Amino acid sequence: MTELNKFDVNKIRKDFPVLDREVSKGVPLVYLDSTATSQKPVAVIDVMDRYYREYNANIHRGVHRLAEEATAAYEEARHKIARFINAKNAREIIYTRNTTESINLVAYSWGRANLKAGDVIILTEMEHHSNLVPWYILAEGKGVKIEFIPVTEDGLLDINVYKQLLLLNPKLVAFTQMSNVLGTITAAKEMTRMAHAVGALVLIDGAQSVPHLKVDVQDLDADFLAFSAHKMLGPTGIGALYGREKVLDAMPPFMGGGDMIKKVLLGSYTPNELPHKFEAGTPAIAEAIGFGAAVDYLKNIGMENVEAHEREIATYALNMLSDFPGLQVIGPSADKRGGVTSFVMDNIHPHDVAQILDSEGIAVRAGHHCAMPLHEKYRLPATTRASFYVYNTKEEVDKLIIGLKKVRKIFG
Ligand code: C6P
Repeated sequence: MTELNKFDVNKIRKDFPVLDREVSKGVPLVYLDSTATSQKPVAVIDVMDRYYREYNANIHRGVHRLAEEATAAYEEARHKIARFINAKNAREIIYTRNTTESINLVAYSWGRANLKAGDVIILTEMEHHSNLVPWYILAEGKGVKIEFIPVTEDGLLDINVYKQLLLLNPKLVAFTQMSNVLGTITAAKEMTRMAHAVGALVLIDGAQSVPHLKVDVQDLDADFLAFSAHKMLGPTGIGALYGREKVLDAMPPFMGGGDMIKKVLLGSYTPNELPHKFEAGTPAIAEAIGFGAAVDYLKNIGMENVEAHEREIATYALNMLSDFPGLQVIGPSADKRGGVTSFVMDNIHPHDVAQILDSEGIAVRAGHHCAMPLHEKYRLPATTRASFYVYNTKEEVDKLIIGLKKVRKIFG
């Protein structure tokens, strides 16, 4: 039996207690908002509960038994995360609060130390605000110039323009590996190779790719990869920045405080070794341990299975949505995207669509999804977004379509 045959969505669903709930009496939950945040399996909830019940203590500070157990679990999770993305070693994994903080860390630390007025960085038009605003803040203070790779009408990055922009000798190229609106999977490896050929560093926003695809930082050859636990079955409040060791080593600390120092005198300090240099103050300990359990859970399913299941559901949903009268899905064909479908229904506001779907127990997101420039590009103020993960089924897509028929009926 191949790994793929072992994938059993009904068995997986049993691991997620929230999927059993009713949104109102007799109306079961259909959760189609995993792009915003995923649900959590018992395996994650339990390890966090166990930490608080059995060995709650601060890390790297105590010599007592509880502190040693907490430190070991916290560091073991870091090793799991490193292996999950095939980092060379765990020193390259910095715990942060989320993808947003990971990108800000690079902008503040690497950006301030390495960029000067007139330097160019390249972003894309499909970025989440997290991969735009930190660079705008940096650019304002420094006089750095930002260029954007355009998005084509069918939701892909315009690689020809990218080639032209690389002639400007950028210092950094930062882009998403999967769009949270279009679902587009970008050519991250090729784009990284092209950036390195002109001497630029590469930051990949992995908020949507790490939870859904097999991501290998050595194969990608990325310099930085940012991602969040809460989108990959783990808790909120914890994320990671992968950084190439040589690059991280040369960067100044991001925040000062406890744990990030080796020595402090009155008036001076010596920073700690990696990864602690970037982890000031008491961290989210239970959350880090939960992050490790989420990685174990995904590994156990197999990322190839995760990807294949989502592609199947997304293809099914795209076919159904494309046939729906008066509905327009934005983004590329199913073979070029992950499990994200954003759409508009003519003359009906996305918030109204989402509200009526909610009355049917169907959770979707409506709005600009923190990607206002991308919506501007499509001349849309907002879209409705249904997104899929390991626990979603074709029956849930059918319920979405029935819900949309109700929307159409109400609005005529
Ligand atoms: N997108 C969505 O509903 P944080 O909030 O830091 O965990 O992740 C930020 C982020 C960065 N990049 C991409 C591609 C993302 O999708 C997100 C989060 C959520 O689309 C919440 S706005």
